[in-house]
Amino acid sequence: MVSRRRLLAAGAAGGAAALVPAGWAASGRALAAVASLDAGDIPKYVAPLRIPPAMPAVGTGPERDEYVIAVRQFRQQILPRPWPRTTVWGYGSTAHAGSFGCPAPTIMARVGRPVRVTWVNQLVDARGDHLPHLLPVDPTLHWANPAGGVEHRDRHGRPDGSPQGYRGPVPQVVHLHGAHSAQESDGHSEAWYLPAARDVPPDFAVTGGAYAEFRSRFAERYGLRWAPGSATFEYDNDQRPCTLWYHDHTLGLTRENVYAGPAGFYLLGGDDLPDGVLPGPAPERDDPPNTAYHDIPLMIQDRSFTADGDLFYPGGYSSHPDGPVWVPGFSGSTMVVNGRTWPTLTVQRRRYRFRLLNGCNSRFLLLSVTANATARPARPVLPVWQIGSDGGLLPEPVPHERVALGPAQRVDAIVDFTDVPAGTELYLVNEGPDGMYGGGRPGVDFAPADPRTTGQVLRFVVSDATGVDPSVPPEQLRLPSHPRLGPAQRVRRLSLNERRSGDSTIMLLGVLDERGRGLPLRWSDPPTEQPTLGDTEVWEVRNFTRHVHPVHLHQVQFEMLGRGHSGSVRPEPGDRGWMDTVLAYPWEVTRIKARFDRPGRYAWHCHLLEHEDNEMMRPLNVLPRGAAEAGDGGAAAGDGGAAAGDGGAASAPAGPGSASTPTG
Ligand SMILES: [Cu+2]
Repeated sequence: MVSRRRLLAAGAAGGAAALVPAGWAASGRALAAVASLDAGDIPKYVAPLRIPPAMPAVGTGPERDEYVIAVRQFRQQILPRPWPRTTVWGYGSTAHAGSFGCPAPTIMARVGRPVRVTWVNQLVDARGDHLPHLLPVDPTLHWANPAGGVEHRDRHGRPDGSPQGYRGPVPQVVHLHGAHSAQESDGHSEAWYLPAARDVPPDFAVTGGAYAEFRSRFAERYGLRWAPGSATFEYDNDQRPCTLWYHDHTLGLTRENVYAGPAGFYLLGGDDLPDGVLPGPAPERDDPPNTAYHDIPLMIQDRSFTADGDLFYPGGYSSHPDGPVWVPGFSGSTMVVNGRTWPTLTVQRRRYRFRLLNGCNSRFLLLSVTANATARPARPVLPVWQIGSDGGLLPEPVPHERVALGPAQRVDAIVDFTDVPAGTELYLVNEGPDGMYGGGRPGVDFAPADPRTTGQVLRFVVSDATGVDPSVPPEQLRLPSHPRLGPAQRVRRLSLNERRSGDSTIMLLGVLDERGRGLPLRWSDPPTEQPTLGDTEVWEVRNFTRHVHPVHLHQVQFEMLGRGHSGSVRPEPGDRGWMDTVLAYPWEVTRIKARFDRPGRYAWHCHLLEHEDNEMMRPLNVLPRGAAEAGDGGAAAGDGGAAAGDGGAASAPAGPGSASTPTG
């Protein structure tokens, strides 16, 4: 019998709407014909870059800033006119109907001042009935599965025979990526909730398995009980100033929920440098119209479209009676920055700060600034000065010819246009691959993205400066120093693995067996990563796959200690700051160090959203001191002196008992 997974959609008709390269497709049956938009037909650099405004607050009391933010369905001009507007989902303030957008308005926060957000799932129509997903949903993955009822939620579902897959009310839960959040405010994958719609079938689960527990915890801590169809989270902002972002995190549905649009920046500001040293300002609440911004977030995403201008995602629109099938990776055919394809930004002859975010599902970006949009190899004409990574400023500015950015990673950068003649046109180009990334150099180890389409991102048009630029040139910039983490109490040896699952190949996190081989584990296997509250740990992640995986830990910003065959190669200068998402290269050991100082249930996962949605995620439970750690791997520092200091060589092999021995 032919498994339905063998009938995996290989890509769109015509090949232009979606690229699922051979390395990704488990097998290659063509999809039923879908009239798809050829990305080469879309004119570039027509519309100006959108700069997301600051999110309107509903309250700014002495204690905290308060927001009520919903996810809604609306239409946005993503393609240039005369293409129609695209139906998308996005966040906005419920008190300001005009604030909804993709990306959403930016939440502007300050270190030390908490932010409370009530996140409302408003994926309902004007009558209050639920809206189905914009994209085909494979109901057979291990996912939220609301149709399974309370008994079978957060499990594998059944195909329901619809060519569009699951058509019921859509679960949502928001994760503030990179935040040092308490567990109840973290946006756990099983803390999802359906909209409070009129027509939710009575046998459906309306919340995920973790929702009630976190609702109680929040009520206990703050005396506020979540209303149906919503969750209220509090962000303490007790971390370094940095560039965070918020997006959906629903179990087994994140790839399609995020692809449909809901995402936004969260800029955590602070006093790490005096005002004016770095280029600014960024948008603030109640700015007068036509305020000039020199601190600009850039959310870079790849998207494909149907001929009607709707979002296209493969795996659906299939004639197969069982409905849509999960795809192991996805590359869109266009590049979208801040919600518009190939926009243009007029810059003055001065310095700009760009908060670069790779918001793609599974595309890796290799970015540079060039004078020629299509020449490859790209010839960079201006350095991109990296001043920060995911978790804050670097020890010192790092000039890059090319910036590598994996999904969910941020690079805080300065580009100096001061000496560029007015009238010059420059381009932000991308030489990452149109498909799975295994590391290496573009044009040598892999073909760079199509220079006519996905190899281009954004155009800069340089104009004369209208005022003085008080910011410090990046080559003279001194960044504040920050203490490093202390010695580790434990070394944990972990693995990234490739396994056959039916007729697909899926990627799994895991531990190591007693012979040092990868022992893959699924989301539902007993937890193995259970640090003790307050402990600092070194994680050695061995990648036994052919692909680069962006590994993301919730709760913490971590330090990178090393990579390479034994994990002893010193990190590149751009990786010497704090990170929440690290690239693990094939066959290498990626060593990181983190301190876990909040108790509770979290997760770590691959941030290729297709992988994350199909089991490449594991619990990360921080246990109170003295709690039992059944099945917990790792060695105490005393066992063979495995704890590694900063930047040291790979830790010595730990003594007996260092290999994890998970139960189950
Ligand atoms: Cu992965």
